[in-house]
Parts: sequence; C-alpha cells; structure tokens
Amino acid sequence: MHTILKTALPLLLFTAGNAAADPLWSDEFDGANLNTEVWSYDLGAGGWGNSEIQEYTNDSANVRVENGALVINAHEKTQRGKRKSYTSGRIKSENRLTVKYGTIEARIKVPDLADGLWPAFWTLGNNFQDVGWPDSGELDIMEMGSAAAIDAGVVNRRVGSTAHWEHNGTHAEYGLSYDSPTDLHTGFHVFRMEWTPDLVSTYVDNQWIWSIDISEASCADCTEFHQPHFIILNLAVGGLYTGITRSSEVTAPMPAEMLVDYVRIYDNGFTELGGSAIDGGGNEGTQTHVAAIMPGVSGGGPNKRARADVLIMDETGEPVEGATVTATFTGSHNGTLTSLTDASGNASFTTSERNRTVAFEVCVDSVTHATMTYTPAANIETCDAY
Ligand SMILES: [Ca+2]
Ligand SMILES: [Ca+2]
Repeated sequence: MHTILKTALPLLLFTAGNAAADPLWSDEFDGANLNTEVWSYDLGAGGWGNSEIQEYTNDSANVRVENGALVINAHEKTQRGKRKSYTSGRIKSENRLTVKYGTIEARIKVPDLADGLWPAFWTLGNNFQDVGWPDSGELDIMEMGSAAAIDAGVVNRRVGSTAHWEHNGTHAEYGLSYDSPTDLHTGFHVFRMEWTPDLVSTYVDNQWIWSIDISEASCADCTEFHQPHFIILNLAVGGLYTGITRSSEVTAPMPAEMLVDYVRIYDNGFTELGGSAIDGGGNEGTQTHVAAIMPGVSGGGPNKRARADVLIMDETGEPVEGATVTATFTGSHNGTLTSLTDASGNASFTTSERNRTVAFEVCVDSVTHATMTYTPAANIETCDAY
C-alpha cells in the first residue's frame, strides 16, 4: 500500500536474538494438556473466509500437547461415495492473552506442504469480535504453502509475512516472502516478529522476511497495529492462499503434523500484555474512555431503526465490562438510551423510533462503572454520525 517499506533494513538485524533475556511470557507446551487459561479453539468448517477445506475440531487427534510441543494434525477422512474431507486444528489466545508491541516468537516444525497445506502463526486485533476484519488488523508472522510458492517449486522453502488493515473503508495489505535455501519442513525453525510503535519486522532463524512502517507519520490509519492483538496457530487444508479449494487437488501427505515447541513474548521496552490469563479477568485499569462508536441501521423500509455499538476501554487498552453507557441520538431518530458493556467492552443501542430515512448523530453522554472513572479527555471519539 502507500505506507510501506520496500527495502530491507540491515540495522534491524542487530536487534535480532534475545538469548540473554528471559521471556516476559511463554508457553513451552510442557504439560499434558493445552493450557486453556491461555488458549481456546476455533471450531468448524465453512471455509473461514478463505475457501479453506478443513473442519477445525478440538479432538485430541487434531490438537494436543505431547512431548513438550503443541501438535496440530490434519487428517483425511475418506468416506465411500463421498469427496475426501479433512479435519485439523486452530488455537487462539483471544481475550485470554493479548500483546501490544513486543518480540513474539514461536519455534515451529511445519509438515511437508505440497500441495494444499497452509500452516500459520499470526495475530488479530483483540477487538476482532467487535469491529470485524480488516478493521481489527492482522499480522501474519508466518504463512507457508502459497499458490505462488507451489508454482515456483519452493513450497517448503517460502515463508510469507503480511499485514492486513482498514484503509479508507477498504482492505489494505502489504506482505513479502523469503525463500530459504533449504527446506523448512525437515526441522524446527524460529519465526519471530519484532513489533514496536514504529515498525513491525519478521524473521525466520534471524533471517529478515518483511517490515512495515506503522508510525503515525507513515501510516496515520494504522491504529490496528497500536492496540492489543491475540495469537493464532493453525494448519489449514486448502484455501485461497494455496490456490487449492477442492479436496481432489490436495496432494500433501496425510496425516500432516505441525509442531510448536514454544511461543514466547519478550519485552522490547514497549510491550503490554493483557487478557484474563494475565490480569485474572478483572479490569486492570482505573479509567474508562470511549474507544470507538460504530453507528448503523437495523430493519428496512419505513421500519429502519438507528443503532450504535460503543466500545469502552481502560487506559491499558483492555475492554471494560459492566460499564453503564448513556448515549443520545439526534436527527432522523431521537432519544437517550442506556446500555451495559459486555465482556468485550461493547454496549449496543437500538432506537425504538422507526423511520424510512436514516441520518443521525449519536453522542456518548456518560460512562459510569462501579470502580472505574470516566475520562472523557481520553475518548477516541465522543460522537459519530450515520
Ligand atoms: Ca485503519
Ligand atoms: Ca516445548
């Protein structure tokens, strides 16, 4: 897009390596089970927006912790008279462990990918459930198995990193890939993202892959990358990234195994951790503000109602649950309404008034909470119009 760095930054290489420092947080996958205080499962089929073929399950055949590693297995199911189908696994730290800035790395062994496997180590903004994609922002630290890599004959050697975000109401993305001189599926490799308020860079075994300048000066609307994100690890079968959307085209050996020895987060001087695994699920901050107002419409014809979602966060960037929000609608729909924020910090409002025309302004009047103070000066916005 317009805000990108197209050249390598050799100086960054000197920041590589954190051998001397202890991680701020890590999961070494040493136990007998997945730590569900940190991780939960994404479940189901339906393509996940990418025409992926697999169904994600929480069956131990697909996801388990064993011999010091997270194991994600993709399995083929062949049923007589039916097309081949696949199961696999995808875990995420959404709401349980979030990170804003830091050095995030995982030691991963990918399976033989050709053709049709798509392993990934990536993040989404923790406001994903509230604002959707790409407004949440996405940072792909490692993706492998792309159609281009298959075409170039380097599917087990090419690692891609990409950022996705919202720009002027549309999806923006910027990515680069690196071709390792040797196959990556024959052993473990360390995939790392270094994320500061100015720059995001990725590496495989200290080899630079990609950088994006996210500074305010270069990317004024990259707010997506200045908020807490959660971590995702998964092994997809097929999907648009691989160019393979039919099970008959999958040739990768099955069952396929992705191993993750550890996930570690190092403090780079800017790092903020959050989520229920860190703060016990309670509100960490003491002050609330309006982080976003999302006006919209419900209903149709002459029965359109004005609606708005209001996101309340604390000064640490965590959503605030249990805040009472009062908002006033003026214009085609009028009224002052009150709503309580949910665990995602979201308060929803829908006017009772119905109208064919929808042109209104909604302003937050007050935010009250049992233990926290409303700080209007910290509001990202106080009013928004539709
Ligand atoms: Ca944006
Ligand atoms: Ca381990």
